[in-house]
Amino acid sequence: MDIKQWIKAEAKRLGFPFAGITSLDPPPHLETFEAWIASGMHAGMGYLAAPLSQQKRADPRSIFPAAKSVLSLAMPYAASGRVAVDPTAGRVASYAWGTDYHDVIPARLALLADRIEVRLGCQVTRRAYTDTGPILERDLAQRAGLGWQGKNTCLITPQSGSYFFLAELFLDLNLEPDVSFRADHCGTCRRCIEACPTGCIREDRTLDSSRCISYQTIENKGPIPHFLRPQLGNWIFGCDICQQVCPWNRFALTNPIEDAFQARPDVAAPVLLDELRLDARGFNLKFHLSPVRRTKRRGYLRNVCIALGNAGDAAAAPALLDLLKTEPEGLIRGAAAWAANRLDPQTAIPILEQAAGSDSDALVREDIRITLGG
Ligand code: B12
Ligand code: SF4
Ligand code: SF4
Repeated sequence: MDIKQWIKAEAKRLGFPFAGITSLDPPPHLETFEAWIASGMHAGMGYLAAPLSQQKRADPRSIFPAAKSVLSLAMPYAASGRVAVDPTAGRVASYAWGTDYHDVIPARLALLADRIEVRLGCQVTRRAYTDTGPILERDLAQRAGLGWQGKNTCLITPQSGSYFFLAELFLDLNLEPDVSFRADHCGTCRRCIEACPTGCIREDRTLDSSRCISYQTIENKGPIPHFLRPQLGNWIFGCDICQQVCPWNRFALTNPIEDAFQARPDVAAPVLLDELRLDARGFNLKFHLSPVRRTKRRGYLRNVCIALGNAGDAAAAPALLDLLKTEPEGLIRGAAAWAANRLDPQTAIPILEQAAGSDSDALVREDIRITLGG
């Protein structure tokens, strides 16, 4: 077995069933990325537009000059079920159902590089990434032969769909690059574009982050724009709709999954009203190993309030109105006011009118005024 085959077999044993080698040449669709940034499609993710980070994305050699090859790898996570969840429960994107991949994948990458060293009997200089560096990971994976970029913008493998994390090992080893994945298996299908509730998928295989539910529920640290709130449905962290409808993901339902990524029921589909009771300690205890910790309690409860507003059960209104008096985080109070008004306007309006004048936070007062105006 040659070294490339051996590395791929070893990667598979370590939980990466898909692996390919690519060069350090500039990514093939760099121009798409640059145009995307120039048109502001990255919304508030300023780190993507920083000049140094753009330079590094344009030239993978510059991020690790010793490297001679990139090993691109994919590790599957649980496929998001197609069955509708009870609307009074929240929905969390399936990549976040288990342990945070940032706490799982780097150790595997280190182990793989160590095993390559042992096999070759010499030191191998390496650098490992998984959503942790200025790299166009999907573009490099496509050039390494793993799959194609679907219209939903996800990298899709023909064998098992798109529910996987990407990771890379930059190695100072001269390895023959694999053939890039040239076919486009989307064909005439447009299911993802039609199913996206916010219409944010663009025709050039990029998306408008500012309208994407994944961006709004995870990356946006401020109030969610009012016009988007109804479209969030019961998604409280991320969104899987454009992957759920993808026909290639029927293969993903039987993927073997790392134990660490198996669904925790209390995380994957929590009872929304129970989540409202999470204080800082409760939030940290529940999510300390979960990707959900990224939003912090304030972002998570903002999302929970909006989902409650969308769930349509007026019985939740008193608990939401209570938050106007008891909740120290303004971001949560603003979302709770919106949700209570949607569920039971008759009770909510007089309370909101008062809060619009008296809340201690100007941003909350403004948010409530928009709620009342709408
Ligand atoms: C910013 C970001 C986001 C943003 C923007 C997403 C986007 N589509 O641009 C937001 C917050 C919305 C997001 C959401 C999600 N993300 Co994200 N995200 C990233 C991040 C950090 C950068 C992506 C980026 O540069 N976007 C800018 C666009 C222009 O680049 P791109 O998406 O890579 O697209 C390339 C292609 O479009 C290609 N291209 C364009 N036209 C064509 C045409 C052809 C023929 C070909 C072949 C290629 C091609 O050129 C582009 C530039 O190279 C990457 C990690 C990384 N460093 O790459 C993870 C990453 C893309 N995200 C990931 C995941 C899992 C998600 C979510 C599924 C999470 C969730 N369930 O909520 C969603 C999916 C939403 C979606 N449909 O993309 C995975 C994707 C794995 C996969 N199978 O593709 C990544 C790779 C992280 C990882 N290491 O696993 N994400
Ligand atoms: S993650 Fe959701 S909101 Fe974002 S593009 Fe996909 S379907 Fe649309
Ligand atoms: S749903 Fe259809 S168009 Fe969208 S990524 Fe999947 S195959 Fe391509």
